Amino acid sequence: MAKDTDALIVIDVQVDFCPGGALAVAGGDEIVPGINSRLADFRTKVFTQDWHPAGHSSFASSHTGKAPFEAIEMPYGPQVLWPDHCVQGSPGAAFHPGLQTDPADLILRKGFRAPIDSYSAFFENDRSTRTGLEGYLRERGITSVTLVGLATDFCVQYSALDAARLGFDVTVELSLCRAIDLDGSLAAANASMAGAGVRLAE
Ligand code: VGL
Ligand code: ZN
Repeated sequence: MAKDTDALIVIDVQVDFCPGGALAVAGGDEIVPGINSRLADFRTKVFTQDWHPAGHSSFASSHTGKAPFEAIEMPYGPQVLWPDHCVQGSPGAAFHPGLQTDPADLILRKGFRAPIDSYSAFFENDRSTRTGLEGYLRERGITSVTLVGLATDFCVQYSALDAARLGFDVTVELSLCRAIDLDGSLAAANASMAGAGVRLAE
């Protein structure tokens, strides 16, 4: 059992991020049983759900002449463009059907504002608009977070870096994460998380 002050945060274990989904992460479905087994170890459990309106600005299809996985400059900085994914209410936005979500205390949706993407569970991609998760965790007395889910090098990494910046003690359980790995982004993510004091556990 983890300490009462440690919360488990399950990031974006959704149909579209699993094999067969719109933005499939290799092996994304393999982590589901292991995450289910970790749930009972934590008093506080938060699940996040990537939740975009149709036509979201992070979709390549919203930008003429752009293809998925190209980067563009947005008013808030560089943004990778993605295939359409996790559209609100679509089957791909649902949690993986094998994921036990009933034990969740909080399901936090993010990325629901069309002009701005949100990888992190704490801040949108302008790095300053807050999702409210920090306040929720602090009001519940949480000082440490353990992160698992998809994808290691995007939403998990951004959430871990923000949590560390906010002063939480942060562990990422890499064996319960899978990566997109665009041009070395996994190695870069692991290095930046380690550099920020995030504990990388297997
Ligand atoms: C994610 C790309 C776009 C993620 C979400 O969950 O890592 N990646 N939207
Ligand atoms: Zn997304």
